[in-house]
Amino acid sequence: MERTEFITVDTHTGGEPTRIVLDGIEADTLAGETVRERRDRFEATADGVRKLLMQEPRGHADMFGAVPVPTDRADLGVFFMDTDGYLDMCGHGLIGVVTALIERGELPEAPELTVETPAGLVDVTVKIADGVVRRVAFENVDSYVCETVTVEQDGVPVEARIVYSGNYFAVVDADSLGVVLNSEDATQCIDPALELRRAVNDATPEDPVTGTRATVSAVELTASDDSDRSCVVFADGSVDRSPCGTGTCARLTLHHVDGDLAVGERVEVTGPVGSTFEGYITDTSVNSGVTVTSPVVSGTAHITGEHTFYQNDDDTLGSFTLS
Ligand code: PYC
Repeated sequence: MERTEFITVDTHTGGEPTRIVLDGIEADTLAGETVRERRDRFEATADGVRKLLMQEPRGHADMFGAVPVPTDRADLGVFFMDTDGYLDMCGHGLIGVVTALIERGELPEAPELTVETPAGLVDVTVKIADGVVRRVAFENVDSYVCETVTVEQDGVPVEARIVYSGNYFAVVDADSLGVVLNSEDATQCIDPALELRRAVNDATPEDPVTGTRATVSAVELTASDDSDRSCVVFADGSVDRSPCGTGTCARLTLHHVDGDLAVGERVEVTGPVGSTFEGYITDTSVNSGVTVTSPVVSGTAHITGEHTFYQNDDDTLGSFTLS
């Protein structure tokens, strides 16, 4: 029997897991100049490793992962994956990776770091006390509103605002999907959100800055009261337990563009399990006639454990999702 081992350290950020792969991935499957190229190579040559570590029986339907990779453009390179594929940027994952690597001594205890992600460079500020990372803030890549798409759901028109914040989000009022966000049951968000994402992507929204198609990967349901509650559904129906880092950035950008949030004004956003992120817009500019923001989001992560996962060649079950 042949065995391959994968070493991970796992964190949660406001309840949302990040499984960080420290060892076991073959170096040539991560080859590339940029983190995006390394991620694309991994996807093309070693996507089975993602499935093995994210899906059942080693993972679960809401598992999330990150792969730190070498870079000479920043202090750290990292890409992100889930049960269904890859995201270009992830706020909760970034907070988890920075926390775990500093607490394990694999990143310097520096108050400021830069991280290269497939979406671009992200500036990170870290608060550390007694070797424990207390809070991580990241200034995301540029964020902007792409367009508003109206789709029909159950015979009713639903307005979705498409926002880029490292990933493309469809931001929608939960009421318009018949979902009450302060309920105990976040799973009620999944089916309406996935249906909305399908409909929005069928409408082929455009990114006004890049001039390319804006393919929505996540749906952010927001409360119509003033509570700043949100619930983000992504991948094949995963619910982010945290308030979602890039989702919070999308929300801040919308608030700013709508005239409801001044530069520097701080907002606390609450996710489905009651955990919070804080965020603000630090700067704005104009690109292609569009207001572009620089959102900053902060939160706290904790290490939950370390794993040595086995892939035994006599284990024929493989990895799977139950759908
Ligand atoms: O925190 O940005 C985030 C995120 C995206 C998907 C899940 N979490």
